[in-house]
Amino acid sequence: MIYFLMTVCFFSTAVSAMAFVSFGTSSFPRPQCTVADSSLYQLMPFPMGASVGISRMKNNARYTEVVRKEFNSITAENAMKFRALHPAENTYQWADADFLVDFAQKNGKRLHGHTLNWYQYLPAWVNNFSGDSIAWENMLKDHIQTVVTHFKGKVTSWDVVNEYFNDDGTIRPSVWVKNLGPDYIARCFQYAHEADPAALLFYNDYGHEYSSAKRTAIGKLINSFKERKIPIHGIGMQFHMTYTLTDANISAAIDFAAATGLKVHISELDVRVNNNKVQGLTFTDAMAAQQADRYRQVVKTYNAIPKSQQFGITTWNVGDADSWVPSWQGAPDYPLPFDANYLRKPAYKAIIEGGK
Ligand code: 9MR
Repeated sequence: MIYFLMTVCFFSTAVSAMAFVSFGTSSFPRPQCTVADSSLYQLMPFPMGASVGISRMKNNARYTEVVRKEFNSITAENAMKFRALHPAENTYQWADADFLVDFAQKNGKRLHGHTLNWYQYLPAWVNNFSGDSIAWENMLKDHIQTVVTHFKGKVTSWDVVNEYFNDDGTIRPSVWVKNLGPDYIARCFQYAHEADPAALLFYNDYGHEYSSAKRTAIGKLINSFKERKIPIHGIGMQFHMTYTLTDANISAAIDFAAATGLKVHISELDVRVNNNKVQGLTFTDAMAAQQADRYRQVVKTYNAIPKSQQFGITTWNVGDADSWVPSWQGAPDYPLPFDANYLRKPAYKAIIEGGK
């Protein structure tokens, strides 16, 4: 009964004084959910995470409370990226990431590290670095091992390399590939493993749900790592998807990842609804329902893979107003399970249903 009360949503314009709040901002009759003292992660059969921004964690009590209450895994949205941690050649700045470590430890949350190596979010000194290949190698190794050592025993797992491939399965040009050759990716994993042998190491990317060429390339990379005994423990699939993505696309990605035998992290989930980039788009009940259905399908499909491979599902931030999507697509969107006021959307209930 308690479970029912915690998760029930219904359509009504009436708002019960005690147990129910409305959500959304339009004048349509809105689905309404209880705000009983439930917790998403406690209702799910695998870890549920969110990426978080440090300034919101510091300055927005409601945001922090939702993170504390609903999720048992957190990822820094930006605070552990190269430019954030290592802004000048001889300067590391740990304060923001350490703030998150402290929050995770005090609240019993798993902390997933994102990301040791990426072609983006690099400081100018790296992009302008003029050393030879040995100097580049030392710089790569120093960054990875200094960061992993700093967070040893505090960060459970790392996205070691992020977005190495293009959608067509070719290797994406980057300063790393240019200066170190394509196999630098294997050395990233070896360096991370040397620094913290207990950390779980992931290869993270997007597009598994729409590009079979990318899946094939990632599969080959993982096989080559296995053959060469390069340490890799997990595959991160970002899953920045639209609410029109088909069941078949969702299954193709998740089944592929499960077939690697590695742990599978749906690492940056969000479900956008503004396919046509309409300015001033209103989030309708129909969109909310379709979005919820897609969240349910992702969770349900993921829930069917072997338990030992379920590292968890992480949404990319918490509420709609926190999402990266609107600025990226240049148009509003509502991609997350919480609305701009951190009230639960139908997607929230759908996640729980998918996990049953
Ligand atoms: O959400 C992140 C945004 O705030 C940053 O400006 C951007 C650049 O660092 O990165 C965004 O997060 C990305 C993640 O690190 C990797 N996968 C794609 C995410 C969305 O762009």
